[in-house]
Amino acid sequence: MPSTPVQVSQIITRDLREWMAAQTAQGHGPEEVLQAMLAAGWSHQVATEALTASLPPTAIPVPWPVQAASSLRLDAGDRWVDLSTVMRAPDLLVLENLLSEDECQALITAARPRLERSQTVALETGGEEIHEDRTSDGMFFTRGETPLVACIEARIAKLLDWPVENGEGLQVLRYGPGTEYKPHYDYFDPAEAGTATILARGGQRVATLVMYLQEPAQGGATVFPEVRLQVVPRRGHAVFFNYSQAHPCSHTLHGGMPVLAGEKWIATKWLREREFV
Ligand code: PD2
Ligand code: ZN
Repeated sequence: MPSTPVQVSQIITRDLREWMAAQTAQGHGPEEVLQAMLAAGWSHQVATEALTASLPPTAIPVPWPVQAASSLRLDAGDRWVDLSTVMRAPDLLVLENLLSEDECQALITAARPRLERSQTVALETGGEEIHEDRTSDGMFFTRGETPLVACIEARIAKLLDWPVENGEGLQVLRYGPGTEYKPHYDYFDPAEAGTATILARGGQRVATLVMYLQEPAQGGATVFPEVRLQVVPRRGHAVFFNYSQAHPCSHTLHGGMPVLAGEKWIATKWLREREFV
């Protein structure tokens, strides 16, 4: 077990919480982690509180197409989507031909004039901020904003058997050469101060669908470092993964690797527990 963050005050910092979550994910039991904290000078009360906050929350229902266990293709209503990879822990699918070439191009054309530097969620406040970990440009459509967006959203809802209303607006991102999205989790950390504000709009995120609209000439894979998986960004294809617990034990750490040449465009649909308002 790596050494416990040095105790300078009895405040539960993000570093401490991340260290504790990592210990749990690596299989160290709560008693072992507690003893390491006490040995590093933490009071019993604060150590116990921090430990409780770092434990995985109760699992909640998440989208997962049951046909994925045995089918080659999934019914998405207005088209069949080919399944090329199924993984468990993390629960992940690589999907082929979710979008047509024309749909990819039409989304890019509609999004291009509205692009701005991407932001990340500021968990301390529940707002948004520009962050060096995410250097793409992006925009959001509102749900059902155009007939094409509504058609794609209905397809996703059928494919994943999850209500359209539980989806956030579709986000489109453009990555030019040298831009990336460093590894992160898409769920909202329950221990952060701003998370309550974010959860009021539809609960936790429970799944992510990244759809590839344009392939870069080089680089730009979606990477899951913990399980050493790279999904190649092929136009019209997608990667889907869910997370029933907002915790590193979901094994859903993922990132967008730097684009080395050309442009990568994606559309991301995040799904919530309840209606997203
Ligand atoms: O661009 C990607 O491959 C990527 C990687 C990680 C997108 C996202 N996360 C996301 O949209 O959350
Ligand atoms: Zn992500």
